Amino acid sequence: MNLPLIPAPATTTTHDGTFVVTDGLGVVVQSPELAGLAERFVADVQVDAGIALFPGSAGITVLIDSDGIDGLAPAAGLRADGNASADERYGLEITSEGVRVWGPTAEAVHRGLTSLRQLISTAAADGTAVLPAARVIDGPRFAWRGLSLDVVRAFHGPDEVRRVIDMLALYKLNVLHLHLTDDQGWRVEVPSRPLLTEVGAAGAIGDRPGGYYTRAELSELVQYAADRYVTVVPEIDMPGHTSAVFKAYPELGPDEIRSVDLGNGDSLQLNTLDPGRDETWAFVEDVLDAVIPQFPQSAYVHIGGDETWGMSDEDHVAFVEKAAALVRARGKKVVGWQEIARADLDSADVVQYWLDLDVDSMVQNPDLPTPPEDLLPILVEGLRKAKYDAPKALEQGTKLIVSPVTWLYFDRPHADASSDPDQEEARKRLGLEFYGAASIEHGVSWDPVDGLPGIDSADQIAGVEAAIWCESITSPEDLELMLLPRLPGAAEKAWSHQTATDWPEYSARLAQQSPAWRNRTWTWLRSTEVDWR
Ligand code: TNX
Repeated sequence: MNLPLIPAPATTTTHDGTFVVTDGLGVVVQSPELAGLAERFVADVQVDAGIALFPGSAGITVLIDSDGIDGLAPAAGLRADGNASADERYGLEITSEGVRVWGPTAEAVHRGLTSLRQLISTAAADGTAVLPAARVIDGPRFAWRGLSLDVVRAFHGPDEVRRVIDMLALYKLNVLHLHLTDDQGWRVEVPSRPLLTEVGAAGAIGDRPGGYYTRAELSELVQYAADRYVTVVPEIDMPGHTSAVFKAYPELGPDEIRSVDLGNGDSLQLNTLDPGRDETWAFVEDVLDAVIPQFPQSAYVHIGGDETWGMSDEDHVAFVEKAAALVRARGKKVVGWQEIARADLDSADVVQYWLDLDVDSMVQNPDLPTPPEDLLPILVEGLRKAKYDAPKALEQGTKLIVSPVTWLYFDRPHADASSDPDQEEARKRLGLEFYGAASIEHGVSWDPVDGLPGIDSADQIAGVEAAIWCESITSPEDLELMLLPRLPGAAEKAWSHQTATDWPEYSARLAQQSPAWRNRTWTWLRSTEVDWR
């Protein structure tokens, strides 16, 4: 029998018998370092399932122990926090006598308790959850499992970001990549450059409100995530996607600001930082010095590097190499969108592979909209080079974070209709039309190792990261509707060792997730293809 867990665990054995979880059941902590995470587990079960557990002397026992987990291979890839001794493998055993959750580290125990949380919320009815007797030995396939969140095109305040962190944690995702800067806004304070937030943070796309995180708010978010074993990795997107910088400090920009109207309230910016000017580097150093200390858990800084429309290849490479050196000089490793592979990299750097598209067939596809005429050559020329990026990265010995547009861009429109008529208006409005719509089933019908051009073995992969870009998103409800129910599918690909997902089996597990989502007041697409509870 498959337990209703997402991601699917590595090994499960089920037995006869059950254990009943109900109000007043005790949680027993056998090492003091686990007290905090056990408290969080109790709080989460209360919200997800409406069941009140208590510290006690019998019931659910949590402990540090490595019994039985060494039969499972450690995760492949790289950790965003750079912690080489981390281990997330855990055991979970349910018998008619009680429940035991263990692992060699507190983080492993936390992952095990997360599975138990799901088992309780999926079984809960009227304050009681009857769990089947079972033994689970589980651990992740990949070490880096994340979501890239665009907080520029629409600004998501701290409360909404906390809700997203809660979603990541429930599905054992461990990286929140915050896309903090872009053409339409600058969302992080740099005290030595106050106009970045005073001027650059105003507005988003169209007439949407802007905003930024204060230093205190960011520290709180980073801690909230760390408490849930999620590392926040900051992205400062350079040298393209920097029009907000030029609005704040025009002297850093080109003499003439150039852009192409996309006809949908948004425009494509052709303005980039100039690697040949000293002011550029004084600026980059100021930004890195302000931003890096805000993210103490992250071993990486994401420098963007994507879509430098209108910039020469030579300047792009010169920029990436110097920016990367400044990051490394501050003790951090570099991650960037795949275009950075065109520069000389260090083998410890990481390249984020996103462009798995075949641009020529997209241009010829009559079902997809055609971009404005003056943009077409720029786009096609830029995108054609992309097919060499992953091979170049691998040749340099760097690993890839896989974020393929085809499978992991959550700003693709939803192909599944919603059973809720009120959601149909939002569904049809959301997502970028030129990607084509994708179903929830489509989102799990691939494999990170076997399914991508240029990749042939798991040791080329640092991890798996979904991305949500917010050009079409205007509210927290929109954001959640595009994240759910896709996010658990990304977690399935990042954590589970199953290389092929059987849709009927997966959708049965997915359907069981909805009581916890309802209790957490999360918005999700009521896909008619899933038999929600
Ligand atoms: C490409 S993905 C971008 C973003 C857009 C996104 C829309 C990447 C590195 N750059 O600037 O928001 O497409 O899906």
